[in-house]
Amino acid sequence: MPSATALPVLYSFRRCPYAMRARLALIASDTRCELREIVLRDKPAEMLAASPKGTVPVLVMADGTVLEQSLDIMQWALRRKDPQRWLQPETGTLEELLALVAACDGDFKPQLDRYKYPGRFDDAEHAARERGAAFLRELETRLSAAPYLAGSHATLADAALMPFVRQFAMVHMAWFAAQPWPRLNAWLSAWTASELFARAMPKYAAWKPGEAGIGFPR
Ligand SMILES: N[C@@H](CCC(=O)N[C@@H](CS)C(=O)NCC(=O)O)C(=O)O
Repeated sequence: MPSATALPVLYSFRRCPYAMRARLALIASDTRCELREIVLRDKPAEMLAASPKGTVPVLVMADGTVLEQSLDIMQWALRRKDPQRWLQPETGTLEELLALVAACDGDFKPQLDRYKYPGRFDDAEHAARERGAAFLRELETRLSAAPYLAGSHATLADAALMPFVRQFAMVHMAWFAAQPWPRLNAWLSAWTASELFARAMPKYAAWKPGEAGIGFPR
């Protein structure tokens, strides 16, 4: 059990898009934590004791409170401090942003998983790409009105969706770049080239029980 003055502990996995969005919000809110990089096939007992469902990210606070959903971690961090106004969309409401994130996680992510599955690019994968593309067209429409999904500055939805759009793009980069989605391509390029993203993506060795984790953000 962490001491009362200890930093919150974030169990994270560098390449996990859910963990990426949590790390982005921790950086944007300047929330210090102790990052423990995990290996998915060998999860630490400490993490499983705090969150038996065994997915990352997990945030364990000094008082023992556990947040085990990426979106909860984002909102908790941003409610503490939100200098970039990620919880204040210029267009629409926070509820609409949360609905967009729910559509990403509930509808888009399963298509992404089918599409990126290393296979023969068969009919199922082709259909998954088409269904995923329908969601991406919606994002393109939003981005034709403003540089970010809900106005002229980034919000929680931009940060929450970006790691998933990035994964989709990376399955077949030439195909993605050739789609009639210039604004989505520009939005993704700007995110991946950003200092914020660079700060969320350093490589850390896997945490070992008994060791101190990494002070994050650096
Ligand atoms: N709904 C969860 C999903 C998290 C999730 O599925 N994370 C994946 C990694 S990207 C995971 O930990 N999977 C467990 C495993 O692969 O063993 C959230 O938003 O945090």
